[in-house]
Amino acid sequence: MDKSLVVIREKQPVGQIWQNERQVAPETRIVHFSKYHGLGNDFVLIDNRSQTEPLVTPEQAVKLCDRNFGIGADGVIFALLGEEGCDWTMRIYNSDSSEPEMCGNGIRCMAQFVSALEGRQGEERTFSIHTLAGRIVPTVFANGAIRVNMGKPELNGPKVPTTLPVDKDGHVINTPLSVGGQDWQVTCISMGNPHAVVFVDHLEKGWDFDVVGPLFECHMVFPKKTNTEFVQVMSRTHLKMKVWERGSGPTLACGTGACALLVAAVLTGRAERKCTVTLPGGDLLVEWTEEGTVFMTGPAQHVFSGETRVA
Ligand code: ZDP
Repeated sequence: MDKSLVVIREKQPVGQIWQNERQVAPETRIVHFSKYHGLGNDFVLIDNRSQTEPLVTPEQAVKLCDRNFGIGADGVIFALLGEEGCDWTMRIYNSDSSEPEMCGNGIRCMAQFVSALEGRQGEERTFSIHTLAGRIVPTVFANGAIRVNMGKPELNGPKVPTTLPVDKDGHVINTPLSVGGQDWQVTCISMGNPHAVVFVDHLEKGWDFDVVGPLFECHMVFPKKTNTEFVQVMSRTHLKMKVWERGSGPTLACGTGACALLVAAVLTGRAERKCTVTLPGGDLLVEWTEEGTVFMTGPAQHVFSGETRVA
């Protein structure tokens, strides 16, 4: 047997979760992974405690995410040892190889994954997770739901970032923008990653998601590109959305997006501070407290674990 292809499983898997013990022969490694989804926003999760850099490259992540030639996912998430006093560190690559700062559904999946890695599934636990967007704190409940303290939204236009004109507070709220020959009003918010929120009369009528989505994503007023949430207000406590994600295109759910659109709905007087947000893949409960912190509650599920070769 060619030794260069072998990864030693020095530990037994905990439950269904493979633990990656160490890297061998980088050009032909076998990587153990677990697939999770949060409302159909799906991720390959990798135990990355053995080293400080992700075990797969951004280009390899693209291959893992491929739905025909790979495992199939919207992104690859790495569970690294904690930094800056946190229990864990999360990094993520989108399916196009870009690296976002944060990922709301991903962090719920990560919380379930690390519970399993620690052999403590089913227990109520709170973790602090270091991300490129700072410290994020998910709580896993015994029933499997995960509530995440997502921190405070960034409303300052240049910090989102967007070059759209700001109001007297430095915010971009209900600001006109022409995209795809149509006039829209956008509200720009960062939840660690950039979001443009637009309210539409109907999610399925009067505009073409597949045309407009990529035009928003790469519009020149968003220097780091943007995730875009199209939102229909069902009631003051129920918002329905479709999302075109930066680096991943249309996905079934976007946790940071659900948080951003709730904030946008409150800022524009459309909704209460606590709403059910219906995404294509299911519902999240999102609350923006009077103190300014956003909490997101929803599920994350293990689908399967396995091993794959990366080259
Ligand atoms: O900001 C980005 O580039 C997003 N594509 C990152 C992923 C966001 C995600 N869908 C979420 O739930 O927040 C994972």
